[in-house]
Amino acid sequence: MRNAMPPVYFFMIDVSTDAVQTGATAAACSAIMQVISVLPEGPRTMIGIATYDSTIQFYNLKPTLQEPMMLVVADTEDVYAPFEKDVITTLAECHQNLEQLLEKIPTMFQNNNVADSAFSAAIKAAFLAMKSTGGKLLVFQSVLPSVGIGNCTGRQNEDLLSISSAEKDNHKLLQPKDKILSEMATEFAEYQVCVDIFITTQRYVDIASISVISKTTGGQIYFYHPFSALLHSAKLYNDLRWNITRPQGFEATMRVRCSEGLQVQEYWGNFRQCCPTDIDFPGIDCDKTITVSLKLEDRFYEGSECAFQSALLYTTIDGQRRIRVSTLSLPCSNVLMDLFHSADLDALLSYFLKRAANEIPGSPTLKVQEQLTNFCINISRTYRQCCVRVPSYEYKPFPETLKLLPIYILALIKSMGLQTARRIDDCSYWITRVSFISVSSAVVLIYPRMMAVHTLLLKEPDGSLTTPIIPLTSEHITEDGIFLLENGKDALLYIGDRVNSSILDQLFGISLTCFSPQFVLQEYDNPLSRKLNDLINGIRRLRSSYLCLRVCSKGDPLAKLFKLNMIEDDTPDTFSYQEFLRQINKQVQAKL
Ligand SMILES: *[C@@H]1O[C@H](CO)[C@@H](O)[C@H](O)[C@H]1NC(C)=O
Ligand SMILES: *[C@@H]1O[C@H](CO)[C@@H](O)[C@H](O)[C@H]1NC(C)=O
Ligand SMILES: *[C@@H]1O[C@H](CO)[C@@H](O)[C@H](O)[C@H]1NC(C)=O
Ligand SMILES: CC(=O)N[C@H]1CO[C@H](CO)[C@@H](O)[C@@H]1O
Repeated sequence: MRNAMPPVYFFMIDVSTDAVQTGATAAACSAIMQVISVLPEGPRTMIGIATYDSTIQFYNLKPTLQEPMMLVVADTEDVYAPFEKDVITTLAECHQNLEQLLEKIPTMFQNNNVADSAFSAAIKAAFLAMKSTGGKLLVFQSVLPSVGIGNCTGRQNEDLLSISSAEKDNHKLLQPKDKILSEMATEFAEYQVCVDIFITTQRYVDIASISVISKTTGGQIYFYHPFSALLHSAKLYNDLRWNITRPQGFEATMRVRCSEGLQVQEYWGNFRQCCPTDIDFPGIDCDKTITVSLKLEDRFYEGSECAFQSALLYTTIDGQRRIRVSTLSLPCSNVLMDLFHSADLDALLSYFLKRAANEIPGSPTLKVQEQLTNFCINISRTYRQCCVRVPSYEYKPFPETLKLLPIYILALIKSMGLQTARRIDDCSYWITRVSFISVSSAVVLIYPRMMAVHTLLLKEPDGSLTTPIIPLTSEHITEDGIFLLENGKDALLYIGDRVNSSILDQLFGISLTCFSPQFVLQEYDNPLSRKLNDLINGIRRLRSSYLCLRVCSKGDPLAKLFKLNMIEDDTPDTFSYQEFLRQINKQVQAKL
C-alpha cells in the first residue's frame, strides 16, 4: 500500500484574450492570493500553478530562483509535463514567489491576443505533473476549449435549446461531445486527482462535455455566467475559500450494503464506478451527497427489520486513514397505509430530481416531464385505492405526508433542467449541480424560498431574522413591497415601484431608477441596512454558499426571471398549480 496522500493543490488559470479582458484572470488570481493563507498548514502541503491559452505555461516557484521561471508546453496533441519536482513545490517554501507570480499574471497577459484555449491539454499536463501524488486540481476557465486534444469545437453554435424545435434529438447536445474527456477523467480518478472547474464566462463553453471531468473525479463545477468582475469576484473568492477550507478527504472509496432481499440498484453523484458494488472518489467533502436507489427482490415480513450500512474509507488532510461506517435499521410493514404515513416528501423529491437529471441528456424533455407527472398520478391512485379499503379515511388525493408532492413535481417540471427553452450550458450546469446536492438543497433549488423583506425590516428587533415563506405566486407580490427569492445558489430582490424612497435610500443608497445590473449590495450605517445584510449573510451561512444577490424592479429583464420563478402561476406553455392538480385528478379518476 502506498503512503497516505499529501494535500496537493494545483491551480490552472485561463489567460486567453477573453479571460483577461473580462477581468476573469484577475479575479482568479486575486481569489487564489486571498486563499493561500487558509490552505492547510504544515510541511506536507504542496502547490503548483500554471496558465494556459493555446499553449500551457508552467512556473517553477523554487525559492532558489530570484523570480518564478516560466516553462512552456507547446504541444497540445501529445501532451507532456515538465519535470514534476520543478512545478510542484511545498507551500512553505514557495509562498513568496507564488504571491509575486499571482500579482504579475494579469499584467503579464494584459495584451494577450491568443483567443484559443487548450483547456483539455492543459488539465492533462497538470495531471501528468500530479500523477505520482494525486491531489486537487482547480481550474479557472473562461472560453470554449477550442484547440488540442479534447477540444469541444464542431458542435452546433446555437446556444439555445428548445424542446419545441423541429430537431428531435437536440437533447444530445446535453451529452459529452465524444469519449476523449471521459477517458481522461477515468485516468485522473485512477491516480486520485480531483478536478474542480470554476467557469467564469460570458459565452457558451460546452459544460456538457467539460463536466464529465469533475463528475468522474469527485469534483464540482462552479458557474458564473454572464461573468462580471464586479458582480462575481466576491462570490468567486468565497466559493474558492469554502472549497478549500471545508472538511475534505482524499482517495476515498465507498460501498452500501443492505439486508438480504434488498439490493443496491444505482448510485448517483460525483464519483468513478469501476465495479457494481463500489464507488471511488479522488476527493470527497461535506457538500457531496450520494443517492442510492434500492431494489426490492424478496418479501419482508411484518415486524422484521431490514438494515442498511454504508462504509466510506478515506484519507484526511493530515494523512490519517479513516473508515466511517453508518448503519440504519428500519421496521418492515405489509400495510400500505403505514408506508404513506411515514413517507419522506423531501427525500422523494430529491430522488425524482436526480433521476430526472440522469435521464435528461438521454431522452426528449417532454418524455421526462410526462414520466414525472405519471409518478405523481400513480402515487395518488395507489393511495386512493388504499383509502377505499379503509373506510374511516377521508377521501383526499394525497396522504398528509405527500400533500406537497404535486407542487414539487410541477416545480421540477418548470425547473431549469426541464424548461421548454433554455441555454444549453445553463441546463448542463443544472444537471451536474443537482447530481450531488443534499436533500435540503434540492428542495430549495426546486421550490425557492420567497420572503417579504419589507415586513421583516419593519419588525421590532427581536433578534430573529425569520419570516414566513410566501407561496410562489404573483398574487402575493405587491408594488409597495420588497421581496427576496433565494434558491441556495442565487438571490433575487424584487423592489416594488411604490416603495418609499427614504427606505430605498437607507437600504441601497440610491433611488429605484439608478439600479444597474451590476449593482452590489453594501452595508450602510442604519438599522434597516444592517438587517438586510444580516438576512442575506444568514442565508449564505445556512447554505454554505455565497449567494450572488441581484436586484430588479418592474420592467427589468431580471424581473422576467423573477416572474418565471412564480411556479404556481400559469405561463403560455405551462400549467398553473390549480390546473396541474385538476389534470392529475382527472387522470387518477380515469384509472381508478
Ligand atoms: C480538435 O480535436 C480533433 C479530435 O477530436 C482534432 O482532429 C482536431 O485537429 C482538433 N482541432 C484543433 C483546432 O486542434
Ligand atoms: C404507472 O402505473 C402504470 C400502471 O400500473 C405503469 O404501467 C407505469 O409504468 C407507471 N408509471 C410510472 C412512471 O411509474
Ligand atoms: C416615507 O417615509 C418617511 C419616513 O418614514 C415619511 O416621513 C414619508 O412621509 C414617507 N413618504 C411617503 C411618500 O410615503
Ligand atoms: C460562504 C461560505 O461558504 N463561507 C464559508 C467559507 O469557509 C469558512 C471557513 O470554513 C466558513 O466559515 C464560511 O462560512
